[in-house]
Amino acid sequence: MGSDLDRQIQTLLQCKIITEAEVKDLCLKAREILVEESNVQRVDAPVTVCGDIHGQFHDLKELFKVGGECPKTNYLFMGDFVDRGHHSVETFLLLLALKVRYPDRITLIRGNHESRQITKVYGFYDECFQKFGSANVWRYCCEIFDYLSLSAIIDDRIFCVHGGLSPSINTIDQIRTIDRMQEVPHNGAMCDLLWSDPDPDSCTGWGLSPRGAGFLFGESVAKPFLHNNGLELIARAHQLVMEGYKLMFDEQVVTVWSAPNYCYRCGNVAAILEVDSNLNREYTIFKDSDRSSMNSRMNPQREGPPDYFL
Ligand SMILES: [Mn+2]
Repeated sequence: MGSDLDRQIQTLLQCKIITEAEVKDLCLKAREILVEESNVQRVDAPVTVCGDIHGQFHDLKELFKVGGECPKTNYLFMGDFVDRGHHSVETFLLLLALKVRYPDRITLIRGNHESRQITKVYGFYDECFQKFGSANVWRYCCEIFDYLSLSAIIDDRIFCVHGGLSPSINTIDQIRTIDRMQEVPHNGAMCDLLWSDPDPDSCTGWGLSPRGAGFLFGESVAKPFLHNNGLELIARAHQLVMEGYKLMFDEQVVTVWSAPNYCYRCGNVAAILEVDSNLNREYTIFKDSDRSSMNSRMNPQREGPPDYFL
C-alpha cells in the first residue's frame, strides 16, 4: 500500500490535517474494506479493546503510548470517535487511515455519535467546516459511518458493542441480518445496539432509557443473552466511568471508557481492556496527556455543563 498513505498517517499523527482530495480517496479505500465486514465482525485475540475517544486526539496518542502502536498491537475501538473534543477530524481520519493501512490489525465499530444528526449538533460538523471550509469532508466521513460494523466478537466469546442489547435481538445471528448501511435509525435493533445501557438497579429486565433512544437492560436480560449465545462477556462503551472501566452483573458486562478528563474537565481516568490469547483480561488505566490538560486550561468552561448522557 502506497507511501502516500504512510505519509498521510505521519501527518495525522502530528495532529495535522490532510487535504480534502486525500480524505476523499481515503474514504473510497476504507469503504472497500468496510463493506466486506460483517455486522458482527470476528476478531482474534490478543486484542486491545477501547471505548469512547470523542475527538481527544492527544489522549488517543497517550492511549497508543500505553497500549502500544498499531499495527504492533491489535486494536478494537467501540465507537464514538468524534464530537465533544477539539480534534474529531484528526482522530477519525487517523483511525481510518490505520484501518486502510492495516485492515486486520484495527477494528472500528460504530457508536451513536457516528451519525449525521448527532455530529451536526455535537461538534464534528462544525469542526469539518472550520478546518476545510466546506461540509465535504463531513459528508465523506458520514458515508463511511454508514459502513462501520455494528459489533464484534473476540474468539467467539467476548461480544463488543458500543451501547448494549436490544429487546428485538435474542441471538447473534439476528444482528447479522440487519441492513446496517444507513443513518442510525431512531428505534429498532440497530439503534438499540448503539444506544442502550446496562442498568445495575434493574431486576425486571428491560427499562426505558433516559437518553430517549435505546433501552436499559438488567442482569436478568444480559445473563441469558450471554448463555444462549455461548458468550462469556459483553464489553461496551458509551458511558463515562470515572475509574475508566466498570464491571457489572458478576463481571459479565464491562463498560470501557477511553477519554481521560472527558470534555477536558470531567477529571476521570480512562481505560483500555487488553485481552490476551487465552482470553485473560487486564485493564490498563491512563490519564490525559499534557497537551490535553493545556487545552483544558486554555479553553475553560466555555458553556454550561455538557450533556454527559450523549
Ligand atoms: Mn455513545
